[in-house]
Amino acid sequence: MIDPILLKVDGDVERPLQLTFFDLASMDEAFHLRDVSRMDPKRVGDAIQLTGLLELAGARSSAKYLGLHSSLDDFHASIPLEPVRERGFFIYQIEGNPLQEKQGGPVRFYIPDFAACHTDEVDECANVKFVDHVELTQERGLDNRPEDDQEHEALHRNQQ
Ligand SMILES: Nc1nc2c(c(=O)[nH]1)N[C@H]1C(S)=C(S)[C@@H](COP(=O)(O)O)O[C@H]1N2
Ligand SMILES: [Mo]
Repeated sequence: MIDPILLKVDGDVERPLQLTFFDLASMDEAFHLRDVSRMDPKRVGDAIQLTGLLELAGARSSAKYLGLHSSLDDFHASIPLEPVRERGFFIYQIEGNPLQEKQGGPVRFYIPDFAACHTDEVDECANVKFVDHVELTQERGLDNRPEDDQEHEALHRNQQ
């Protein structure tokens, strides 16, 4: 059986990671967040906590920005690490099955209490779907989230 790499974690880390679904599913229970509807009633499934990935990868203290990259639709966010460190998570399965693309899968980043899109550094747009690459950087990295209402509406239009 092929178990493709779903998520790479690199940048300002001691141990770059390349994780498959099996790797995510077999991670320490302490890194798991079971049933994310407890954090946000609009969301379902199981997740790996951002803190878990940071620990596994050995994130350096010099890492200040969290880069969330989706090569599927070329969508990228780079957000300050500190405000999301304890509350961010990566949803990767629903009832034991990999997250489907229409659910933002195979892996989607999520912060439960986000600001409205393009109102803040940590906004709903930072809940990057189809994340395949997590990159820790010392400075802000690639970020092409919408900057105004028009860009944001266009993004939503394209998704329908
Ligand atoms: N890869 C990717 N992630 C994305 C987007 C996108 O266009 N591509 N849109 C963002 C925006 S603007 C919003 S409002 C939310 C929507 O997430 P939902 O479809 O799960 O409600 O995803 C965010 N994450
Ligand atoms: Mo949005």
